[in-house]
Amino acid sequence: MQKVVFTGAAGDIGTRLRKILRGVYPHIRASDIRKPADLAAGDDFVAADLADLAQVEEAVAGMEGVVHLGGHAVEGSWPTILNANIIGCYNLFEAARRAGVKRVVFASSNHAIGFYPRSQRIGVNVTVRPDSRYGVSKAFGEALGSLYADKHGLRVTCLRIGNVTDTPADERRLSIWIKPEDLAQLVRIGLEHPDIHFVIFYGVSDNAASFWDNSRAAHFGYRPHGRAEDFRAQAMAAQAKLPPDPVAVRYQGGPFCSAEYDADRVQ
Ligand code: 15L
Repeated sequence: MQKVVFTGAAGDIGTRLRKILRGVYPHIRASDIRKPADLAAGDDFVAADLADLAQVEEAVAGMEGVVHLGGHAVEGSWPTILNANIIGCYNLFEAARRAGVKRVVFASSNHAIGFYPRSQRIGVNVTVRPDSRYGVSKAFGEALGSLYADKHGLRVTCLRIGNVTDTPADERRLSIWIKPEDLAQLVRIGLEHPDIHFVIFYGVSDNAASFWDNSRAAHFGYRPHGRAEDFRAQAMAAQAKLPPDPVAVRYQGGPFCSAEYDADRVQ
């Protein structure tokens, strides 16, 4: 794997991953609507709006691998999600197919399965249970990845990312936190492992309170180093400052579940 393009390259995760993986892949291209602030002179950058297929084709031209981080990264209005995450994701896979890209690593999200209760430990073989329009768009992206793997031979890895930060921010994040270097390890598995056809992994570190069985990732060699428990005291101190949210605390997706929640209609 020599040539890799990152969509959403100017975002927080895109910026972190490009920094960690600099030097691992000889040719890294950044793509986003806006130019990342950290680009050096001579770095490859292709501006692209994901909703525009022709622009996305330019972004992936000549690349062997795509790390698709682009799109809208939280809940949004339907037109926003439709353009950035549904049409945008379709354009990405279609452009990749047309360009002969070999592998796509798709940044899915824990919000594709956010309505599973925190008390239930789940693997990757459960029915999706999105907690938002955003979560639905991530489930759509996973389904699209499966189609492009089975029908067009792309090797696709979907990462149901928890929360990527230096340290876990609150109690829920003690379960879903992923250290940036661990996420980079998963991306490398997706770009390089010889046995990938279509696979879903949880983007989570070695957290004692994890909601997820990530043995599939372990099978492919994932050995996370981050441990959220090391930061329990500070996460719980931050949690104590948050307002009570009885719906959010029941579900893995937290506040994405309680937002717009029809308590009077849900049994
Ligand atoms: C996500 O999918 C978001 O992109 C991120 O901003 C966080 O909200 C994260 O989920 C989370 O669940 O904490």
